[in-house]
Amino acid sequence: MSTRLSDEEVARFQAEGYFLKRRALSAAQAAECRARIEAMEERLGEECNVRMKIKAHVVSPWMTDLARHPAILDAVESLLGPDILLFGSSMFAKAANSPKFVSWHQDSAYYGLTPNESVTVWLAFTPSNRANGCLRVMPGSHLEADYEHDETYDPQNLLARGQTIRGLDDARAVYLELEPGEFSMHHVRTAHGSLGNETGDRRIGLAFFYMAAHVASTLGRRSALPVRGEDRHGHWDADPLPRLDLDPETLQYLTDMWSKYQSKEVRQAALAGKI
Ligand SMILES: O=C(O)CCC(=O)C(=O)O
Repeated sequence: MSTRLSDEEVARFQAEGYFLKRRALSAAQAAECRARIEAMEERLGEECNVRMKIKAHVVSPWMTDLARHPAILDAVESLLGPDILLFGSSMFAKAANSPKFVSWHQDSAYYGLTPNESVTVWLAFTPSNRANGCLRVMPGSHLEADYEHDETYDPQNLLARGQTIRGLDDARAVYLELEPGEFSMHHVRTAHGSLGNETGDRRIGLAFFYMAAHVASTLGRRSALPVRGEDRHGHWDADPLPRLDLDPETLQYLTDMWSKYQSKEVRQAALAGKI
């Protein structure tokens, strides 16, 4: 079955800033992905959250393939058109009975993209629901003014800088509950976050950040992964591709990208046009 969105679904996304939901993987395939992630964690001796951020798709060939999954790209194409690049991807895992959370934030405040024609796909490898801290969004917030973010660097916050929008009304939040293998989508300007995990199992998902190929970087020259159609604009260098699981070369690249993304100084220099 096609995962493309109907005209009515596209109109709803444009009004609400999110879409729930489509299926990319069977439950068995999602369980297989979880097993692969846990095997990589075993080899690395750390949780996937620690390093698989911002360019998680360069960690292993199967993750690059997932970023190019036709069921995901058909849905994304309905929103961004036929020429699509992947700007980044991040693993979001929450341990069982963990208070770790994601504060309300807008990705557009940090991604440095112009125009803001970018959509996040959140793909579930485990059930993701209110009890285990699923993604939640503030409907219509993508149409509002840019929000101020406080950078709290709270260690319980899964975000790099603990970036937080204060004063949003939780009662307006919509919770994007998913079964393993399903995905939701939200606009790059939609305020979103998540609460802690109160269940006895992990909650694991992978967020893919797609953009239309004509979108440019406002933070200096960067790289992206072409995933569909043509790039006639050349705004982005090509991401390196992993040759094997946990390819040491691309892992190093990922580590460098992640520390640049976390660094306030680098972001400020880029905004000032110095890099
Ligand atoms: O997985 C979460 O809890 C938050 C995800 C998120 O912030 C994102 O997908 O951009």
